[in-house]
Amino acid sequence: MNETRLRVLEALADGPVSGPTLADSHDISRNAVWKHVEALREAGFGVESETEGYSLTTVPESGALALSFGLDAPFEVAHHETLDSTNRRARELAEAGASDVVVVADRQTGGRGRLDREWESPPGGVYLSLVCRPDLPLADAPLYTLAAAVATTQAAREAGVDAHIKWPNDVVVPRGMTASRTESDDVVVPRDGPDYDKLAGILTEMRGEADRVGWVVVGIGVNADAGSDDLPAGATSLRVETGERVDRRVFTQRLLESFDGLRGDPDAILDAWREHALTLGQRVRVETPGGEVVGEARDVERPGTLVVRTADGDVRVTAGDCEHLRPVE
Ligand code: BT5
Repeated sequence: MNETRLRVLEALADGPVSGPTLADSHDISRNAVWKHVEALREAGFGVESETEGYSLTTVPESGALALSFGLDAPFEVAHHETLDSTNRRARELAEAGASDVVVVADRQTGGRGRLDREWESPPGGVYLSLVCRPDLPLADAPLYTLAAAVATTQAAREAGVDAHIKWPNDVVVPRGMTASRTESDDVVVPRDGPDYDKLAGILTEMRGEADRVGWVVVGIGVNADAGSDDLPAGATSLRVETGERVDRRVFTQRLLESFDGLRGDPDAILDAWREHALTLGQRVRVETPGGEVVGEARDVERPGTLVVRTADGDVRVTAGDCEHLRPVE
């Protein structure tokens, strides 16, 4: 990141400011000021020059500088137009010792979900992976997945979308009216299939050192400004939900700020998770590596364990795919 360019950008945002003033206040030549302004224009920023000086008129939705500009969270932005997978690149940086870096791509050609599933990454999405080195016992690492789900949900709500969390790592939007009328017309019968659409998914990967977290990479994929034609079945986007264009930069910054505010506070993460959860109180079927668990989802406990009340008592599930079942009629 070019720190001087970022400072020049901030000065333009408070502009108009003249070339000589910029040169003096940043201790650079007038020629260097001109080069920074040209580079900003090339990066998509709108910079007007009038008699009183330069001023900033528009900010692009993407790019390292755009995402860093006004970001109130201590992440260094590594932006790529195209990557195979931001998680793959983030793991590489993590292995090389990086911390508090966010890898962002406008497109992914090999986006991954859990269990090596595919994450479709159409244009207009937000694809990012955070590299963190938290001082946490290994067993607490799943808290970072929860924090990411809460942060994504909060950012989506700020954008006007009724987002909720589905255990363990999906951000979904409940369908408004999931019922259809029968011919006798008074009885409402639920439609088949899930009663929500998927807005975002999270893939956390990590490496442990002894019994502590060495690094953790939290990958977040959000259908942000994608239109319905670009989305896979069962998916929705911020744009589809609000009916309006979405500024990916503003959304990404809110998400990062929310994540940063939560990550050090496990109690706050769990409280916010419970508050935003769609899964709690529902009848669920969870496919776990040890078999199927069916019952009522009662709670989520540190570091992200789902408590399911079954006919045989409470069962605690740490990993698996969760399906919300229809209430018993
Ligand atoms: C996830 O896995 O939901 C985690 C997705 C993480 C993606 C991010 S993007 C940035 C970073 N870089 C990566 O390479 N990955 C991360 P899972 O719970 O396994 O869900 C995967 C399933 O979601 C697929 O099998 C599809 O059914 C569905 N799916 C795929 N693409 C989708 C999309 N764009 N929107 C909604 N659902 C999708």
